[in-house]
Amino acid sequence: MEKLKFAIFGTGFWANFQIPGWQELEGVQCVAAYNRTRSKAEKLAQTFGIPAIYDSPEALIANEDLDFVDICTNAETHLPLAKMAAEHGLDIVCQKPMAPSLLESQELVSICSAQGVKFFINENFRWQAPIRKLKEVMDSGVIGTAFKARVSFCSAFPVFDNQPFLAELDHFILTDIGSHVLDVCRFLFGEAQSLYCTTRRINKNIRGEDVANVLMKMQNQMTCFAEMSYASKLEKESFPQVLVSVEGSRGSLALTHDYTLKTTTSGGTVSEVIRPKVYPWADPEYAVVHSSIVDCQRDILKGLKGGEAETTGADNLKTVELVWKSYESAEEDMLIRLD
Ligand code: 89Y
Repeated sequence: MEKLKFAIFGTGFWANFQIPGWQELEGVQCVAAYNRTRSKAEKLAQTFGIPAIYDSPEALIANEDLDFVDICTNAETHLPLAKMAAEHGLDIVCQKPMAPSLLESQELVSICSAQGVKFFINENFRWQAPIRKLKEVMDSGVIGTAFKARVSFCSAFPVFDNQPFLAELDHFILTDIGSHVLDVCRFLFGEAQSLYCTTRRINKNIRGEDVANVLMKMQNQMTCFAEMSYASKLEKESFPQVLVSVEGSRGSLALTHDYTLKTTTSGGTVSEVIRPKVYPWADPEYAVVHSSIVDCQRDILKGLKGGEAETTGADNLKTVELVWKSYESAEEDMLIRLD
């Protein structure tokens, strides 16, 4: 079967892991790279053997024979680049956050639907091996009916060293990590019915908020507390793991440091370690995320080939809504009811 051909738009930090992530999969090939700074596209192309480079997205689309584009530029450019690709009938894979606002995200999903092109978000945290396992154990019924959960990403990792632009964002942690954490909440527990959020900026050297706490009542009546922070100097650093605890009518689950999943029932506690697959190209500090990129992109590839995939644009729009309703709640100091 012919390989699906794609171009990568944006050759920054994450492209260096998404490209080798695609290269782990059969049936897909990166044929061109675009960056507005040509030398950056050249560097990525050399590292990963990408045959063509461009500093103009228009020229790339005009010259290359593509099936889809993988957009991993800054969020501000997602909508115009995706629009351009959709108008040429190309399917689209796009990084999170989908766009810098809820309105633009809605527009992006509408454009792809109107143009009849497939649209997926590279939302990979829900694909982390320990999180998949936690869901499997929870869905097996061993802890009974879940009634309460805490989903936590609290860290002091020097995130601005690798991604300095994050320090310039007016809206930081909810768009950056909140997109992942709130998506994990939806993946595990379904949709939210209402939410209340508080935010803070602790690090005075950045523009946006670096702490957010979102308390949600889920449609299944669970209470879910999502907490995220890049200002938390804790005894044990957990970056980039999402830690989860779930309490149910017959027991509880705790996904703790070092990928350890503890299942407690009246029979006692069973502990297992769910190690992610470590790829040679992965940065050890991000290992669990880099391995989830492969699993996420495998699922998206299935979607691109006509199957069902989880992280469609339409699905991810519900995560984007949680992000922006959280900002609204924090600004108004108000409980927000969701449709
Ligand atoms: O940008 C973020 C992401 O998607 O995963 C971790 C990160 O790199 C920093 O918060």
